[in-house]
Amino acid sequence: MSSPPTDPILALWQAGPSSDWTLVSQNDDVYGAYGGWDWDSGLRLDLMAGSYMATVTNYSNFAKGPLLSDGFSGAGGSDNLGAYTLNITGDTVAPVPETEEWVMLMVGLPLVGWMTRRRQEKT
Ligand SMILES: [Ca+2]
Repeated sequence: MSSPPTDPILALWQAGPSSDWTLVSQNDDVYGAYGGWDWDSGLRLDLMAGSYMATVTNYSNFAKGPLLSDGFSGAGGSDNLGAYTLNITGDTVAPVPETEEWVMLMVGLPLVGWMTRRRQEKT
């Protein structure tokens, strides 16, 4: 009898290209959940809306490449613990302006104000 899996690896995949899945991230062990390193696995990610799949494998069955079709390093029936699909929906979040955009805004607004004032003075 084999022992139960105690060292999971979590991988998150995003749908595409075509019918394949692209690796977003994978994690073997996490730090801090129980005051130090432990063998559990976890990912904390900010994701865009889309279709994702999470796979759970047992150590040391890591994803071999950037695509799910690349397989896993120890691909074998007992090392694959499951695959779970996720559909994330939500509103599009407006991007936070970059530094250059802030600089353009800080320069542009006073310039527009100055030009408007100048036009009013002429009339
Ligand atoms: Ca682990």
